[in-house]
Amino acid sequence: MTEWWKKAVVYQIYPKSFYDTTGNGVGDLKGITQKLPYLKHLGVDVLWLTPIYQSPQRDHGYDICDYRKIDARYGTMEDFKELLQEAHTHDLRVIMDMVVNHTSTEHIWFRKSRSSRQSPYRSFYIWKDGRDGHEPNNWQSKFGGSAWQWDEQTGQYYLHLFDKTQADLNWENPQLRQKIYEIMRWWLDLEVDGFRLDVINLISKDQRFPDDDGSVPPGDGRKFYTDGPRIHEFLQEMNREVFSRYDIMTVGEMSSTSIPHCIQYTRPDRHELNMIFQFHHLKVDYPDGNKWSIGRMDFQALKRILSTWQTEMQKGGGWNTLFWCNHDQPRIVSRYGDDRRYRKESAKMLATAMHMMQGTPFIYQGEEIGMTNPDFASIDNYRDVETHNMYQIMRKQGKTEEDVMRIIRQKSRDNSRTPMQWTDEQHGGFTSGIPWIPAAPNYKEVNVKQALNDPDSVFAHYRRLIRMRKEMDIVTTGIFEAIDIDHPDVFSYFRHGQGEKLLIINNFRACSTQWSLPDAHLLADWKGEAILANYPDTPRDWREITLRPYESIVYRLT
Ligand code: TEU
Repeated sequence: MTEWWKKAVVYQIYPKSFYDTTGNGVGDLKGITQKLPYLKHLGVDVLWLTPIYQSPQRDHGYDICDYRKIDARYGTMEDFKELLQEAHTHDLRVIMDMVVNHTSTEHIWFRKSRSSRQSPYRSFYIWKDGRDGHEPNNWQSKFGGSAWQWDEQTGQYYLHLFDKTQADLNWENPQLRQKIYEIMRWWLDLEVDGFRLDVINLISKDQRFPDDDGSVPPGDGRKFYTDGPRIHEFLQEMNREVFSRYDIMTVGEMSSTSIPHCIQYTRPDRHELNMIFQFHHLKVDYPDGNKWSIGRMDFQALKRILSTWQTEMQKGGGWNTLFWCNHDQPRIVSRYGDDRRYRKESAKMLATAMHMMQGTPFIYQGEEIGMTNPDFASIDNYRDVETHNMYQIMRKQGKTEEDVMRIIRQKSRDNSRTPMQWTDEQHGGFTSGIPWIPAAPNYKEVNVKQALNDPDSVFAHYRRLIRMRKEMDIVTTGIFEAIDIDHPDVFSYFRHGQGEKLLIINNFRACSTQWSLPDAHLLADWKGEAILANYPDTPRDWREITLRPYESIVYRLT
């Protein structure tokens, strides 16, 4: 089988907020089908849909109650098949989001599991006795509070690393594992083209379930289930039972993982996954590792992380994904860029800096037009369960309403879940009804219609990046090398190919700065030509440049 996914560009769709064809305020599958020509025009190859299975939607579909049904909010199985077929006709592949660390507590397995201690489904989940009237251990839920929920009826606790309605499955149970593989094969037999596997490195728990002594921050128990004891064994089994039988792509979402593990997850001869998402580069603005406090972005740390993952994964024979945005992250232009004075420039710079590295790029809906955080004034405009939990927790800690809202405006996952901005009409043209979450107020200026009419738009820049990847193998295969990694403002690097190089220079600051190629790299006989930039009048001399705010240039050297 070819490694087609190495050359592909993936576009992530959050169906709920993509396009609503019924007027009920919720995006739907028909909406995606209608917009396929737009995605084709952008040039992407693969669509990843966040979960569309039947679900109570406590966590917007990451709480599945039936893996083989489409949630009625999004349409029907017929709609899904039509979407898949139309996508394939357009030469677009479709990958599904597989959430198998946990199910909704509404899932029939859990309902049976909860019904009695003798139920054959009891061991599909993780049940434990309390300890002196308390939780079995001190592990914390990622959404706040204990990771254990007391069940009155059978007098035990069940584990939930996320919301209390998302019960963790017991992967130690081989029967459960086979059930999951059946579900995966069922979808692949419908001809979907692969999976994004939700928090897949959390499925193997340390069976002693020890207390976390806090010696490794954040001390919430994660060291006992992150990249857990049997994770590689489980993934190899999954690969054998499922993935190896199809020509698909697989990307594992990895929480708090490490490079050595990710090399193992993705090195082809290990037969686990094709690529992984890791998030270290998206934590450099978490002071002391705490997402829920505000801090400056540590640019030196960002560069070190990006470069180390590039270099080490390359050396180890693994494969990276490249992304800034997804449905859990604030908008990157509001975060590491400047969404007021330099929205277009910084959105383009961030795009170039990411897409020119080695790996498979992922674009999250709206990123390609430079969508921003919505800056909602009130907690009532937020919908996310984590956001509401943290709101309560922070208020109880005594923080003022104003302070809490300032944090939520920057950190909430809803920052990326507002409706896709198609036009300058009401609600950004996303729905003719009332959207399930308000649109960001700037839809009048920032929208697809505007972007398509502007040859200088962020959208046009993303198209160029995608086209470069298609036209130049070096974008996929070139060896990454960081340049002058300590520069205070600039992230620059080479991609080395055969007889050619790319030189990528990105100013991450809202002011001008000087950059020059260090002597060690003096490439005396090489000639350079700028092939992508975000300002007109790109400097010709690539050895020494005064970069304008957020200026970003790609030179081809031969
Ligand atoms: O997210 C996993 C995850 O750990 C985070 O990105 C999480 O949202 C963050 O730590 C909270 O601060 C995945 C999904 O992408 C997310 O939407 C789900 O809520 C979560 O798993 C549970 O299925």
